[in-house]
Amino acid sequence: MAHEDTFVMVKPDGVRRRLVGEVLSRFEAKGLDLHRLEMVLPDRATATAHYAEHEGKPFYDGLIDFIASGPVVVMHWSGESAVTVARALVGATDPAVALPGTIRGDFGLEVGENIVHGSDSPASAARELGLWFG
Ligand code: DAT
Ligand code: MG
Repeated sequence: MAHEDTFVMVKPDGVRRRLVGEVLSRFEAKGLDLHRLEMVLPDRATATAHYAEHEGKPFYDGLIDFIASGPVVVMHWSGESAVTVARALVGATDPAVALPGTIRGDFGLEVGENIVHGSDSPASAARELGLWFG
């Protein structure tokens, strides 16, 4: 167990659906510490860098279009095992199978619009925090 930093983003669908407060409350209630929060309209360069690991996959172009389709809310959280804890709060990638009690499980149904992103490792968190917060 270790103190970690992680990157979380409310995606354009989550902002459009007014779920920013809901996402924030869940992370705060869990006990993680919020360090930075900003609403930004992602440019395509940032969106493609963020999802570089998925380049070439069938859903990649649609994913970039989606992330650049409207404002997102980017956040820096920290705490004990923050990367794992954030992923647990977010839930499985496909909201149709994400467990109830998770954000995706409670509010989503389609993998292409799954409301929120959470870094998948401390290394990804460091890369994504640098990318979005400079
Ligand atoms: P996660 O966001 O849970 O880390 P991921 O890194 O595997 O999931 O994929 C990144 C995003 O790409 C995911 O949040 C939604 C989209 N995505 C993944 N698999 C997909 C698929 N089969 N069809 C459409 N979109 C997909
Ligand atoms: Mg991922």
